[in-house]
Amino acid sequence: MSVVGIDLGFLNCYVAVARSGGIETIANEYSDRCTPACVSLGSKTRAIGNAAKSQIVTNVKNTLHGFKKMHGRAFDDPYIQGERVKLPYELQKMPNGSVGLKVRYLDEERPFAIEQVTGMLLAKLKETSESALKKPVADCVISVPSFFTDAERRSVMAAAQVAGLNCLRLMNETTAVALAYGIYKQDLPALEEKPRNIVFVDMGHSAYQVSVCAFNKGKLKILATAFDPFLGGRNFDEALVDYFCGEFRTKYKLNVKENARALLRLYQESEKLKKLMSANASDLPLNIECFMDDLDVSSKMNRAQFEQLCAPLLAKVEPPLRTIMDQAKLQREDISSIEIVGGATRIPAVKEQISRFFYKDISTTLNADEAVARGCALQHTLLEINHAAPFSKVITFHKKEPFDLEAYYTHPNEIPYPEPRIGRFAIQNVGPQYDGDNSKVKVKVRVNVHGIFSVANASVIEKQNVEGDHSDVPMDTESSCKNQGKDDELDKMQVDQEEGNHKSQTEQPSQADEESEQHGGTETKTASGDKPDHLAQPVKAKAKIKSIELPIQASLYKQLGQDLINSYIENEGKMMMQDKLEKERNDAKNAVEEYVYDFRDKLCGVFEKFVTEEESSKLSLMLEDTENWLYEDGEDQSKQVYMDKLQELRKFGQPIQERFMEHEERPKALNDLGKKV
Ligand code: ATP
Ligand code: K
Ligand code: MG
Repeated sequence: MSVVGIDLGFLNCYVAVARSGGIETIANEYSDRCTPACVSLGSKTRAIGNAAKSQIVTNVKNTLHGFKKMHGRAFDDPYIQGERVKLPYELQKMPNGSVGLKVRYLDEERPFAIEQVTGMLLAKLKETSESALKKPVADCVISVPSFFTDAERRSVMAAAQVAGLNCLRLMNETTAVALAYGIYKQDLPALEEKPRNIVFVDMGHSAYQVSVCAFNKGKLKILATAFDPFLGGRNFDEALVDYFCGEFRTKYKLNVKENARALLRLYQESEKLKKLMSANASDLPLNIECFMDDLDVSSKMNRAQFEQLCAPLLAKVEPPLRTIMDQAKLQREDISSIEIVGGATRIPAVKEQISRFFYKDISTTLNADEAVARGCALQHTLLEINHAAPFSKVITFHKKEPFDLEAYYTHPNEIPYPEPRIGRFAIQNVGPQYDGDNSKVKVKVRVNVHGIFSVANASVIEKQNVEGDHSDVPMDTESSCKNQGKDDELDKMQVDQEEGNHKSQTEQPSQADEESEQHGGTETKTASGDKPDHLAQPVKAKAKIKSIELPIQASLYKQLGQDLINSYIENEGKMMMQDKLEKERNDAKNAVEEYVYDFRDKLCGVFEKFVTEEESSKLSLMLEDTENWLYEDGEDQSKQVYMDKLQELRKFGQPIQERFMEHEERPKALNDLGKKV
């Protein structure tokens, strides 16, 4: 089965697949490789992608877009509250505290969870892939920004489930871009040679991500990544919109921000203008007819003005570049090339900022729009990726009682998220040893391929009452700490958000505990793949100790229950069925309409010789009645009604059709026969 790579963009989504020796970006039913991240809800049906985008201005309150960064966030999250006031549709707080997107659908007001909305979009991309590949598609790799946290990642995974997709991996967008580059480079240095360092810059609609990677043949090492999650093309659009709103206030006395529809149109026109300014430095017009209060508005701008307007944004381009160079301890001369992707890197001033920082021209080796999807489609390739996830690590605790572990981000300031918690894990069934001593509890934590943290397992090493030897299980690279078990104390596990993945760092279970001791380093940055599972190794100490699995109760921050996800899956199925039935109903209606027009044409054309005048006028009348009916009583009928109507028309049309066919076919058949003879 094919694995598709999905770039789940804030504005634009792409799907790619590796097949017949190459990678192909898949086009949708509009022959468009880009599918807008847009979902529109209606009174009978949903529109997703291109069809939804065309409804942004006509179905303002029920057309959802700009929702990518609502994943895994609470309604009360400051980011959500900041977005809320700018969105044309409403948000509401869901019972579990997360964000609901409120719309009117099937004539009923209701909220959809973000997992459902992204689920609809992913289901559309799945369908697009299936019709292009002409077979079922389930396995996929989905891209997420490198800065997505655990909660955000889990939420995207849930959305994939809703869409009926089996997400093999959430891949960081930065990793995908690097993969897309590495796979085509034939001239990379051999493994033993000095690697080639490449900087990748991706500025999309909502975010800016950069990385520096070292390439050898068949090997890719991500040296450093950095980002500004609040810098992207949308900020440049916003700068233009704000400027024009100000101008229109004085020039036309219009308060554009009060009118959602006008504001959306201004956003669309500003984005178009922004793109035009990338290609043209001279004055360019902005004209919008019937903008507000029946007024036509117009203005103009040139590139120099635009750059001045966006100076504060342009100043944000450099810092992440500086960060990766510092982190990777590289000098400018160590960089072979700077590769840019993402729509907003087409802004000339953005390119200038980048190339000025490196004293170097930038390259556009990669397809700026499709690189992420193509990289995702490559996850099964031979290129070895060396980065922070997946990895696992074993930590040892000395306890007499059950205890809780809490996982959180060590540097919450480095994640664009106000919530540092990842989750709490209760390690159960822990008791003292037979001699009253602490039990040695080994906990294996892991960050999986999706970059999601979990406590994989926990076990207690039980001493057995055998005289003599009290030797412990050998420990090598594990970190271990002794804790004289204060019951209500929370043990902590810190996770660094670095390289867009977790770099785990264990802290002493109790910072306050003087008796804490530690064997081995806490440095657990594993390159790639799992560490050997220490717990699975046979215990060497002559059966004097034995390892017993402990139950773990996990409570993850912002985790959706499987029951809820299942109800979303069920709902998605119902909505799909509704869309399908609605499409069939419309097709049936269109078939009636088509028959009317087609037959009318033929009555005064090719059929003319085969109908009596009486028949003709009777039929014409019937066709006209039907046409009127379609605009009146017949406007909104069930599929069956349309099918019956068509049947009725055919009953009269058929004999004429047959007479005509016979006349047409007979000489032709004779002719064919003649040829054969
Ligand atoms: P994200 O990466 O934040 O999830 P995305 O992947 O959907 O977003 P892209 O498709 O990479 O975003 O880029 C879209 C942005 O690029 C939009 O703001 C768009 O206006 C901008 N853009 C596209 N072409 C040009 C151009 N020629 N000049 C200026 N900006 C452009
Ligand atoms: K994209
Ligand atoms: Mg993108």
